[in-house]
Amino acid sequence: MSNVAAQVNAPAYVKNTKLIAWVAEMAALLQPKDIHWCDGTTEEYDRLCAQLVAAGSFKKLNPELRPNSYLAWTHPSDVARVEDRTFICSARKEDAGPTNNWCEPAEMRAKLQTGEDALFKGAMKGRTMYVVPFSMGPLGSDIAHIGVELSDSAYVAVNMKLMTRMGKGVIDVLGTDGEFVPCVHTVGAPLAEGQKDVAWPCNPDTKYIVHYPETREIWSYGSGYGGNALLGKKCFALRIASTMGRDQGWLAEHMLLLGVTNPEGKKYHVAAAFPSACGKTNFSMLIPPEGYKGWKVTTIGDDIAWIKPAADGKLYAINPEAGYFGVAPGTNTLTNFNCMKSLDRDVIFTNVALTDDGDVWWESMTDELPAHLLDWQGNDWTPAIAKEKGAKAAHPNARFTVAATNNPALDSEWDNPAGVPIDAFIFGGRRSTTVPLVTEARDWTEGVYMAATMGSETTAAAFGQQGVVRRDPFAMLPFMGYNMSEYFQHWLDLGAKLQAAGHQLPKIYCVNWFRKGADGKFVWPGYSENMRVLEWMVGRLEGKANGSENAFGLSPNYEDINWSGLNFTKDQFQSVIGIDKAAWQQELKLHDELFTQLAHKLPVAMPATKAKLEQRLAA
Ligand code: SAT
Ligand code: MN
Repeated sequence: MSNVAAQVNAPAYVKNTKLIAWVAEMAALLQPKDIHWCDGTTEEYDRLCAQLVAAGSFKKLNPELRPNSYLAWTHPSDVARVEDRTFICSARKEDAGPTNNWCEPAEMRAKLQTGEDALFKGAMKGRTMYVVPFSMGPLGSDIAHIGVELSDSAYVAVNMKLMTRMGKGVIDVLGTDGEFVPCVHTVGAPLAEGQKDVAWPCNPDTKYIVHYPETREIWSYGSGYGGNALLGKKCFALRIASTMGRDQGWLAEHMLLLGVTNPEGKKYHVAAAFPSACGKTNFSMLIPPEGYKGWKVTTIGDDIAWIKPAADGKLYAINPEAGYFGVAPGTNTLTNFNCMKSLDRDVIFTNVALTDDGDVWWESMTDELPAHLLDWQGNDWTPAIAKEKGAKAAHPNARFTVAATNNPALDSEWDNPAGVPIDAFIFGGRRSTTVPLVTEARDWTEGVYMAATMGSETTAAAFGQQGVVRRDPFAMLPFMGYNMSEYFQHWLDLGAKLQAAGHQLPKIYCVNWFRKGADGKFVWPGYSENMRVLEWMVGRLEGKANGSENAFGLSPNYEDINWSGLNFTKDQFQSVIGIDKAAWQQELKLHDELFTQLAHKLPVAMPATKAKLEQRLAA
């Protein structure tokens, strides 16, 4: 073993000299008290969880009610992604584009690494540095890519075990000279000699989530939460991977992946993009309603898809992740039975409430409210307190982390290194008005337009004001690693290339489950009932289902949807499918604003498609 390998405590099986050298370099910068290389075994997971329990960071849940499960409560300042602290540090500002925070790489490096008071200098003092090797995608698949995260958070290490293929197997694939994306994460709370740690270390004042797309590096400072800290997810699998996809001719998308099998046994694969906390997990685990005998939906992924064109001209997708980091509040046996089943055991919960018998609870988990519990900040909570103060038992962005293998609806192909062929793309935002329940794009360009101009009301998944409509192109606004306009062009180019080679492209749909009536309530029942929309799409793919063209695209008529088992009137349908001219004229102004913002390198097809839409609206 080399001197350096011994210095950084590398196990004998680590043979990658670049990795060892990098860990040594980072250890010199970060100055941790010791270094632990994660092997990804169950023993290691159990040991780290026990350690988190001893430190007060985890509560072990009642093993009779929730076997092998834990609960973490974060610092109240560290509960969601921090978009205003997220940076794309490309060499040129225009490559990050107008939708990203940009900083000149040298300036950012000075701040983080090289300057006199650089934040990462000594940032891990008093803490263990975990070396977490992970594969995004099936181990050894040629669609997969490897990352190594250095983190001073054991919470991160155990979450990465559930969310990715993590451990020694990855080191083996890396071999002596395999490539990896270096990811450095610190909670930004070094401990002085003898200083007692807190249950959720983080830096309440200073946070940086930084990406260098050209050198494919990730540096995250100050937060221990979700996408800020589990760097394989949004940072790697979306922001860095989107730039890799641009350079290499593939797509990294904020999409769930599902299989839908009809009663004849024919299976289709659908990729659907919705912003964070808009129901991707629920849709990917959907159970068809009564009256849909023989239909089956299976989950390939619930958040991210990597999509590559194959030699047969089809687009094949994998889920780079191996687990789910989903929103708990709102999840129950009616909204997502399969998810509730997945959460029976082996779960890490974050920021949900703790019941008096040592189990978890969150808003709308059960009809009956528990008489007493501890809320996500450890305060007493009763239904009376909730009513009086409006206090939430669980934080609205409370999450569960669970391995995909816990999901009873897991698709048999979810781990197939070749991926699954995509038949349709769906894009959907959360919109109380304007956008119809479902619309089919007339062609690829119109579909790209729909995705590009998508709007959505903001949710608790990100820090900041909630419920305001913002443009969220492709549900990728917070996750784009490069210039948004060039990304639109990348989608157009990919479609054009496949079409020129004579291949049939997937159909593209725009959906909106969230339109509200005059009473302020959702009109569309959603959840399982979304199967009706999915069936219509499958019917379209098979050339069996009809619809009518409107200004925006093609939507089903009332009689084109199967209503068996659901009482949904023609009037109700009209109120979720209708195109309101005045509202659309307003909407197009917002498209204009977006195009003005994205003017640099905006594909001409975008304003051209808009002009056609305007003409149809005026006709
Ligand atoms: O915190 S995460 O970014 O992982 C969750 C989300 O916003 O989708
Ligand atoms: Mn997401």
